[in-house]
Order: sequence, then structure tokens, then C-alpha cells
Amino acid sequence: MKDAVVVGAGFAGLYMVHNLRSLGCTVQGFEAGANVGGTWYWNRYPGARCDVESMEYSYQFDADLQQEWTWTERYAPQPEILSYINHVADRHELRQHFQFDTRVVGASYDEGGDYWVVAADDGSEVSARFLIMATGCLSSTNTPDIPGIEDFAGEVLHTGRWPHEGIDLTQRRVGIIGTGSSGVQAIPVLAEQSAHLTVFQRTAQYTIPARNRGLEADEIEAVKSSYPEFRAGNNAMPGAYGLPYQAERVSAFDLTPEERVEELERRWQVGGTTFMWAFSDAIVDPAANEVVAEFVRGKIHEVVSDPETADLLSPHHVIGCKRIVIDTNYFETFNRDDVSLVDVGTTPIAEITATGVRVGGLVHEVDTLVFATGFDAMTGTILRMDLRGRGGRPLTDSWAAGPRTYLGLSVPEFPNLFTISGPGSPSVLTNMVASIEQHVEWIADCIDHLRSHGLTSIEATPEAADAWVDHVNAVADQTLYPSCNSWYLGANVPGKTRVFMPLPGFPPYVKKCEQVVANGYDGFQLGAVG
Ligand code: NA7
Repeated sequence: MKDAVVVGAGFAGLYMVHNLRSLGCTVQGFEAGANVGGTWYWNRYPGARCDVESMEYSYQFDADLQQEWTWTERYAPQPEILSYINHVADRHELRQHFQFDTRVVGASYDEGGDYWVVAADDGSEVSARFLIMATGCLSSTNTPDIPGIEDFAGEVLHTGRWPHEGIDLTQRRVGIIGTGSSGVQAIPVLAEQSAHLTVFQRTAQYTIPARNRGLEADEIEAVKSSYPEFRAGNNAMPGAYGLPYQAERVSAFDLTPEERVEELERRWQVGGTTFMWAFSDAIVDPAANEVVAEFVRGKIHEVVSDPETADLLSPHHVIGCKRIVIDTNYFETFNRDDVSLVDVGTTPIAEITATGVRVGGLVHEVDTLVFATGFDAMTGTILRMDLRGRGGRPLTDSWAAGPRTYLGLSVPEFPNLFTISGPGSPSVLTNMVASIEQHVEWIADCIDHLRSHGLTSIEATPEAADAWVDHVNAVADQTLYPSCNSWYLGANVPGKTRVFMPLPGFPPYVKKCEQVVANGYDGFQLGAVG
């Protein structure tokens, strides 16, 4: 029997294996992809890039690595992040612990022996004391079930499963469905690469200029010369990122209208998601939020020459409620003659035909159709496995009313199962790498504690999980996040239970995790077999 099975070889799985190995644990890793990288292995669509700055979106645990590695751009493109992850895997000899091209399809907990029996799609089974899901928050793609898709004569692509060899679109009329981060990043590049691009937009998007650029040697040096302090400062931020952009934040209404515009304009010129931090109440007070939203709508009308197109591209939901997007030339792209915008919010797509996409009475002819329709986020991947806890109870049953975790790390009735950046933890509202490191270190310390005390099981109590779910909901309800149809709520997947899944606020969460340990794993039941 292994000490642990780790599922996934992205940022989380690699660091988990690294830490387990340091404890002297035996580990079997499984990865569905052919190589390391997780989300950065799969998401190879043109324009794919991180929305957290590169000097922040990287591991902190290896001081030499962070001195030696040099990022080239403010926001790293996907190939550079993937080569960084590969570099880390080589540097720490982590690849050898994974079986690639292998998907975990199920796992059952053996109550008599305190271990998991994990089944993979190659028919193999591995038993392990601990089962650690490093499966990522955005790894199961969501493709809407639009009638006629099987009749489409051209190529169908999903941004989250882009062909590794790339694709020549120069002679093709491309259609793209979806204007979330993936669509907004891909659209300007696809417009350049294709003969004609048709964008099918269901909901207009608030997107802020990324103002991406090459990094200067002196700014890299400024961070590297004080990297530990820079990391500590970021970790004290609500999302564990953005230290350089914090400001004395005041309510929108403590400022005059002119001062409000001045601050928004300043942040618009700086670019990036921290635009949303202009006012302390932007994501809690609808009136403050509307000030920010109206400013962005004004910018859209400045950039887009055709007023009707500008209207259609102007969102009217709460800004920041769906994840704020950052872009390079997104709105500018709609000034091109070879780009068309089709509103599928008022008239949904009726069907896909052999030659295109029918909306109302009109078929929009395309040769290639791109789904930028996102993911079954945060829970999709683990719910698609057949996970069975105590008494053979399936996780799908346990989570029928939405994910129920303690700290986003542990599930009642599923002992010795850990979920890295699971629902109920800050995860996608933070710099994911920082959140991942905090979870991995917590889990490794926990396993070390159990082993050194002769214990073989840890399980969240139902009371602790219920109280935690209430807490996550209460925190989310103080914000405007639950007020629109976002993937944070599972609202993008038809039939998915509507529950706000991530927990806003990294520093208080970290403190809570530390307190739980200091209080003897408060909220958990610890046990020993036999
Ligand atoms: P998102 O953010 O979930 O965006 C998906 C987009 O696809 C969004 O514009 C959806 O519109 C649209 N969509 C989904 N289903 C349909 C149908 N049936 N018809 C038309 N349009 C549809 O996914 P992304 O991949 O862009 O980004 C996910 C995260 O990855 C991102 O936030 C970053 O964290 C990285 P909707 O808004 O639901 O009306």
C-alpha cells in the first residue's frame, strides 16, 4: 500500500508530491494529460495568458528557483508558464512519481483499514492511506448541448482542449461561442489569424486592459532583491496578490465625482484586475459598483466606433460578479471589418447546422467552431469520478445540495481525502499558486502529524462542515458576488446546484487553518485503525 495517491500534475499535484516525498511518504501520482502542467497543459488557445502578474504567479517555496527563473512579460503567456512548470518538475525530479495519460475514475474508502482503493482508466488499482485531489478548479470543460452539433461539417474546438500542434486558420471563417476570459483573450488573436471571425455573445463582458508588456531588468531585480518581503506582503492581501496596486482604499462616496473618475482613469491606465480596487465598496455596495460599471461602459463607447456594436458590448450586470477579465485589444477588435458580433443573449443559438450556427432565421456560416464556454468549475472533476466514502456513499449524493466541505480541504464521511483548493476555500478568488502552496503545506503537516502520532485517519465532522458552509455563504452574502450567473456559483452549467463555492478573503482563511491545527485539529475526528 502507498502512503498517498495524488491526482493531477499541475501546480498543486507537483508541490504535493514534493512535500510528501520530503516526509518520506511513498506516493503514486496520476495525471490524465501526457505531461505536467494541469490547466496550463490543456489551455493552449491563442492568446492564453495568466491574469495574475508573473512575478507573483509562481512558487514561493524554492528561494533559489525564484531568483534563477526570469519571467519575460508582466503577464506570462501559457507557453512560458508551461515551461516553468516543466522546469520545476525536472529541477525537483517530480515527473517520475506520476503515471501520465491515466485518468482516475473512482475510489472507495475501506473503513476497516483506513485506506482508499483508487481505480484508474487503464484498469489498475492502487491502495493508499491518503487520497489527495490536486485536480484543479477549472479542468472539466463545459460544452453546451446545442442541437445539431454532430451535423457540423467543420472542426469543433474547445479553448480548454486546444490542439497541441496548433491549427492554421488563415483560410477559415471561425465562429467563437463565449466571451469569458478564454474568449476575450482568444478573440483578438483569432481575428488576426482567421479569414473572418464571428463572435456569439450571450453576456457582454467587463474587461480591463491588461497593459501587458515586457518586464524590464530593473523591475525584475527590484522584486528579486526583496522576494521574501514581496511574497509576505502579497500573502497579506485579500487575494494573495497585487501588493504594488494596493492603495488607501475609500468608499466611492467619500470622493467627489471628479475624484472617482480620476482614480478609475488612473487604474484603467495601469491595467489589470486590480482596477476593481479603486473603491473599498466596489464589490459590496451596488451604487459604488454602478459607478465602476458606468465608467467601463463609457470606455467601451470610446473605443468601439459603431454605437450599436458598442451598446451590445456593454454589460449591465454587477461588475466583478462574474470574474473580471483583462484583455489586449478586445474592444478594438470589433472595429475590424472581418469581425462580426452576434447577440445570442436575446435570441439564443437555435441549432448548429452543417455549415454554421443558426440564430433566429439566420445561419452564420463558419468553417471552424470554437467553444470558449468554460468549465464545470470547482466540483466538476471530482464529481465525475466515482468517489465513495463511508458506507459506500457516493460523493454525488453527499454533495447533491452543493459542495459540503470543511475548510475546502476535507469532506465529512470521506476520511483521508483532501481537496487542494477545494470549494469552500479562497482558491479562484486568489493567486492560485499562493493558495495551492498554503493547502499543500497544511495537508503535508497534517499527514506528518498523523504519522508521528500513530494515527491512521482524519475526517471532518458533519457539524464542522455545516458550520463552514454557513460561514462561506455568510461571507459571500456580504458581497455582490452571488448576484449574477457566474461559474463561481455553478450557474454556467445547466442543472448544477447554485451555491457560491469560493471563500473571499485569503488572510483570515489562513489564520483559521492555523487555529484549527493549534486547537488539535478542531472540527476533525482523528483515529487509528485497530
Ligand atoms: P467562462 O468565464 O465560464 O465563460 C464562458 C462563456 O461562454 C461565457 O461568456 C458564457 O456566457 C458563454 N456560454 C456558456 N454557455 C453558452 C451557451 N450555451 N450559449 C452561448 N454562450 C455560452 O469560461 P472561460 O473559459 O472564459 O474562463 C474560465 C476561467 O478560466 C476564467 O474566469 C479564468 O479564471 C480562467 P454567460 O456569461 O454564461 O452568459
